[in-house]
Amino acid sequence: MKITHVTTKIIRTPADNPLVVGLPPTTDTREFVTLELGTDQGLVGIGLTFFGGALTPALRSAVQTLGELIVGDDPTQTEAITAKCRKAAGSCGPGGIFSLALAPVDMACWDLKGKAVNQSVCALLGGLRGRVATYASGALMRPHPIDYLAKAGPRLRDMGFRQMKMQCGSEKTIGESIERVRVMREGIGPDVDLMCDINQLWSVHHAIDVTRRLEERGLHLYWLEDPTTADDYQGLARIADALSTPVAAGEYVYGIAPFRQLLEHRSVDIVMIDLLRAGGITHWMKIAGMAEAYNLPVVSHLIPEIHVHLIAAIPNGLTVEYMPWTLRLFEETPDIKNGQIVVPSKPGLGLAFDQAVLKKFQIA
Ligand code: SMN
Ligand code: MG
Repeated sequence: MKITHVTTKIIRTPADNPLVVGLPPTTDTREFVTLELGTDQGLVGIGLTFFGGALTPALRSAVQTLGELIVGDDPTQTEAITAKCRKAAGSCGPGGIFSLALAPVDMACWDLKGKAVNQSVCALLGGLRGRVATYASGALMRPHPIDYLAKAGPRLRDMGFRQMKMQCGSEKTIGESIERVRVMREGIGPDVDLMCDINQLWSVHHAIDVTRRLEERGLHLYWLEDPTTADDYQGLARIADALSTPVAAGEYVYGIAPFRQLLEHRSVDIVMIDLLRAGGITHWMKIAGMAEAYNLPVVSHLIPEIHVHLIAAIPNGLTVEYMPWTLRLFEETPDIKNGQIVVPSKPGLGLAFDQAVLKKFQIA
């Protein structure tokens, strides 16, 4: 099989989240770069990327360039393709736009690899489980007022979610932070796992102080996420050591090497891997293997439709973040049954872009 053509698009959608109900509709937008890799066998592999911000046109151009570079190559040779892209990008990588552009190329190659042998990507990677835990995300955000959280938490639980993530970090006092968590816990009851994402907003001391007080009050968190600066490996380690609450981090770092630091410094109890910043499935799996060697669980970041294959394939896969930003881009997306996300059984990623949606929201 040989790659014969490359199509990239920039898609701009409303920055909504179907799990957010009862708040005024947002006027913000999100941009995605989509990739379709065609082959001489008539198969099409798909990938996507984002995080480009104002540089999204440059990101799209980088994806198109890497795609064109591998025209004529066999997409099943994912290591060879990764090596070729990396070499061609010179010193532009690892990291930044290079990793974000490599990711969809690698995803599309894995999609083709699966389609070529009629197997799902999860099956190709080991096929450990048919469904895995998932948690509602993006619905309990920092700007959402506390009385909204009180209603939204039980609603998510009633929708069938057994795990959900809230954000804290912009409260003016420690008391306000504790109150947000208390109200959430009171609303959802004791049996729902509650995670809290700080998105790097706290100092090491503040993170320890607030979370210890939560622990003292019995307000247990399933994990505390990115409590401080993502590459302060030693600072994270101090937080992880001081708390019984597990610390999760990893979404902000690029490529493989920083995970070595996070693991060797014992900075995290739960390893969060972002498929885009990792640089695709090939790299994501290597990071997951490193985490396994350190006896640590792995969780995903965004793009649940694709991460479901990965978390389900690895023995240390804990839960899939159900952040529904990208759902509308696809004709069909993985089901959620009894609070678990079901691995698609169709070949490859089991996904097809909804061409009518792409047409409606395409800006370039
Ligand atoms: C997050 C990060 C980046 C974009 C959206 C959401 C957040 C998460 O940190 O973990 O979902
Ligand atoms: Mg996060």
